[in-house]
Amino acid sequence: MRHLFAFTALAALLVAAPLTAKAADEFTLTIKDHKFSPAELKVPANKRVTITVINSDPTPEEFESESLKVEKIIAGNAKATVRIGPLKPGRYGFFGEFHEDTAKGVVIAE
Ligand SMILES: [Cu+2]
Repeated sequence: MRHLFAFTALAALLVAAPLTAKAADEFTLTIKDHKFSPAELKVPANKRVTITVINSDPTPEEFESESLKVEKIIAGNAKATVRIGPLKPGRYGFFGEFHEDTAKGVVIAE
């Protein structure tokens, strides 16, 4: 009986955890027509966050930022995950290295 209770509590935790985690530190950026959306992404400061970059273009793109210390190639019609932070409050520019003229954005940590 005791085991059953523990199992039920654990199952409830496993169901609830992904929802709260997603709201707090997981973000999505979409690449379309060689532009990032949103171009300004607000994230919490002093926290490690995960960004899923969805490339909706048929050609590859490279998500790159010196200040965020990230460089990641995302194949066409594919997605990739980057982990950034913890960041001090501020603005951190990023760009798509394969289409630098149009693909640019900024992470705002606050
Ligand atoms: Cu690069």
